[in-house]
Amino acid sequence: MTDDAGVDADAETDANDERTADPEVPADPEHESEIPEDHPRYQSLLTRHRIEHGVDLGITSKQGLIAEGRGEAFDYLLGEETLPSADTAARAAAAHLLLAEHPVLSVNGNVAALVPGEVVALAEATGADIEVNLFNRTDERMQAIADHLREHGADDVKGLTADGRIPGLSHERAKVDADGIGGADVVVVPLEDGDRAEALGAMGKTEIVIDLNPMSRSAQVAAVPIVDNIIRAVPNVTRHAEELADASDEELREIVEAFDPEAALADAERAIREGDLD
Ligand code: PTJ
Repeated sequence: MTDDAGVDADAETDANDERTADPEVPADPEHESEIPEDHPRYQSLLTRHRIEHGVDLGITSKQGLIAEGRGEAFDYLLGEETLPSADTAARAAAAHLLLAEHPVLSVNGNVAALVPGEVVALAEATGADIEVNLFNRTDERMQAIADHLREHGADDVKGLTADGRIPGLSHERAKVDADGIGGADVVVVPLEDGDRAEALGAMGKTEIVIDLNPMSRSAQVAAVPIVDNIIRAVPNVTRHAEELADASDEELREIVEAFDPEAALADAERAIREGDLD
């Protein structure tokens, strides 16, 4: 309907309704289900909510908030989506995990807050152990993270015994379970820009690193660097592992051998440099 001044009255009422309607995103959502899935920044809001909740639960360190900010900046430049090269890396990671004698998924405070159920699903799909390994290690956080993972379905959570050591590391990440990371042949190392991946390599272990920064030290030394948000990467590796469940060892080895870590890192860096900053 148009009035004498040519103004569409229905449209004006709609606009007024929109201006006075309650905001869809609550200022301080208690549960992630309160974040509307169609919000343009949904994934970022969800990630921030999970990390904040992790700090409240005593799982994530305050430094974890800063680490998430660093990751988020890279994700923004990557367009918040999985690159084809990251998907190829996820498939190679799944093949490595299925071929492994003793695969282990390493979990820190950020990983536990962001993808606890997804880590349990990946462990189930690949027969991997789950081990808590922390930079800012305290008994309270170790216990809180193990409990949190059990609440999300983990049967056995390693890392609390700490009867093994990674040689050459001066910080708390050196502490591992002898029958966990200590005895693993393939280790998934997510969200840590540090020297542990290199030290694990020196022990003859194969590392799969998940990190949004292709220049992080861990990504640079990984046999398989997955440059993707862990929120997307872990379910993606699980999906590939489920698809490859019946593949022969020969087929899995072909996938592993065809993967080129340097090309994956170069592609991620190219995508970041050429990123569309809209
Ligand atoms: O729980 P703790 O005590 O073991 O401490 C964990 C943190 C994350 C605080 C600690 O490992 C740390 O300080 O890590 P850095 O050195 O900041 O490295 C974290 C890396 O993860 C950075 O390279 C980030 O780009 C990357 N990152 C952050 N968030 C994500 C991510 N990569 C993938 N997905 C994310 N959501």
